[in-house]
Amino acid sequence: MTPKIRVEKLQEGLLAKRFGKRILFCHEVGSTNDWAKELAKLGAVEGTVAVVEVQTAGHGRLGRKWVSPEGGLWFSVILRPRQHPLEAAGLVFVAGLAAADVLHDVYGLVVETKWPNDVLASGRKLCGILCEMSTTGEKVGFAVIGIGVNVNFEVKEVFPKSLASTATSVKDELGRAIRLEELLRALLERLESVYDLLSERGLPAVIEKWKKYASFLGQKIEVTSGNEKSRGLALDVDGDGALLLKLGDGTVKRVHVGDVSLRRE
Ligand code: BT5
Repeated sequence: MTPKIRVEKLQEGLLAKRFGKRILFCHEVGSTNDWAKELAKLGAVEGTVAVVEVQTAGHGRLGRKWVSPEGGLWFSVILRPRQHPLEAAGLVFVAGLAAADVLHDVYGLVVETKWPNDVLASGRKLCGILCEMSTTGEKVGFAVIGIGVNVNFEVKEVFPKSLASTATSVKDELGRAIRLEELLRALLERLESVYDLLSERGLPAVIEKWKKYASFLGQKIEVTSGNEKSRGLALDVDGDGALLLKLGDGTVKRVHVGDVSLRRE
């Protein structure tokens, strides 16, 4: 069977200078993030990409399962950021902005970013991002940005019912399939330019652009962080990437980790 992603084809005309110069591809692995971390430990250079057609153990944050059937784009990029680990933690916004820009600018999709790591279309999750880092003291040894996009399948046909009601795909949104190679090429180019923006202008500049897609801002939301739930008005995302939540008593809480859901009253 011809693979859906042909690496040479993808690299033809790739405008990125570092991202995607080395691409490792195979049909199936457990998780491209786990694969990329192994490669990074072996010394893989910045911009190396691991991409597959199927993940058998794709994961999200806190060990949550990421469903990754054939037809999706599942890949990870190895980075060696020079920033302090606290600023490098903002890579999730680099990935979210790059994905939202490509899905909007290249494919015409109306997308939203949801704090901290989702890209939605029609209010459903289209793309998930998982950034992981290995640090020694004040230095980042390497970071891995993992991106999963539901592309050429209809979610109701391949996902369990519970997930099909909260997820969407490019095919569901556009009514047609697209080329995975083209999507990956555009994502690598955009990722590299947003990553350069992070290096040159810092995280606040990235977050400012990310916020133009953040339609949850100004809305009533519920944030779950571990066992704690807080409700309030989503005021802003600050230059460090923290969510500012205005609580019922008027105080403003800075949230660093959590999941956001919109409140239906
Ligand atoms: C994420 O986690 O959204 C991060 C997903 C990152 C996936 C990429 S694929 C390439 C790389 N390799 C990996 O192993 N991971 C990365 P989180 O915010 O924790 O959301 C996880 C939740 O999303 C799950 O609990 C489900 O509710 C939902 N979910 C699972 N699979 C999904 C899918 N394909 N589409 C939409 N939602 C999904």
